[in-house]
Amino acid sequence: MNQASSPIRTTAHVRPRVSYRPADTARALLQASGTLALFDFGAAATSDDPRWLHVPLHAPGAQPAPLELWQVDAAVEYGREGDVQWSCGGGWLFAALTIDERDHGGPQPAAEHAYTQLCAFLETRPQRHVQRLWNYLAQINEGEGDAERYKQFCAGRLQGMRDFFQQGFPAATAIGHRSDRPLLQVYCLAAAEPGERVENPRQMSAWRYPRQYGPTPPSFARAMRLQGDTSLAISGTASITGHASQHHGDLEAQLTETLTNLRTLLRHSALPECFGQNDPLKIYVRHAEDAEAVEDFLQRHVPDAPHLLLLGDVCRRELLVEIDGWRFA
Ligand code: 3EB
Repeated sequence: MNQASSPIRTTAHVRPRVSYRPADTARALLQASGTLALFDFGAAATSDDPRWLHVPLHAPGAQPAPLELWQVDAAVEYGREGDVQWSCGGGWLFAALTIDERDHGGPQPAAEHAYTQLCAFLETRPQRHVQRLWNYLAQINEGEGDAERYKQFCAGRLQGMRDFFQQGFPAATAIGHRSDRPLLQVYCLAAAEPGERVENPRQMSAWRYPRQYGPTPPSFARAMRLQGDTSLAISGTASITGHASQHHGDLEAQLTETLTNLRTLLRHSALPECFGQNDPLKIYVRHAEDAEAVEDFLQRHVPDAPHLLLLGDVCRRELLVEIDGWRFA
């Protein structure tokens, strides 16, 4: 038997690779084999290739943000279906929707529509097991109390999910962008087999948050162990312990608490508590003027991890920063 085709690591179980690439390499990356998805953050030029997603978040400085690349060890097919742009290869699936809220009457019906469409699309695919989701919503903190736009989004998201996530919610991120256009963007990585949800013992599971955070608690798991692997997809993680935000107004303390939460997730998943050169992190920072202090913190605490800083609003107003990412085994 050919040793290269080991029966354990079948093609379908080779995890995708995630990396950050120079902003000017998009064309070449789309032409390379195995490109499952390519993300730009606030770039001017875009393509209508279904694997390319133009994300309405920007780098905090003048420099353009790098691209994010998802690669698989297989040929990739792609297309569009209704509002969904998708690609798949090697047992993995990328699917995304970018919806203008004005076509649906606000964040709640837009989220319900996005999730209804996404779940209906996934139902038709063998790769229907969502491992990881991202949600980008305009002006996430606008509106008071239960009328805050994030809370409306949470309600619509859960309505749109119906019973698709009966087994449990996947890992996710929800961040606010500042584009004038009220775009709701939802995208996911899914696979042919389910992943394994991981919660953080320092944090209450988000779907159990008490009423004070809104009528519909957020629908996500803290992390997901990818199918066929011990790699971990880590949800948006912030300075929260139990259900309470910690260190109001103190950036350095919020970063420290966030990193403790990230390390706890690794420990809880029996992974070494470090982020290395294959473990890309994305940092969403509320105030552009905090970017330098965030960079400095990352240099001191996770110097080897590739990182991408984006200006974005965390769904709780008192939180200045949120980090999501990957810990690849
Ligand atoms: C938190 O821990 C911070 O609504 O999908 C993090 C990750 C947060 C995902 C979501 C929200 C979401 O509650 C906020």
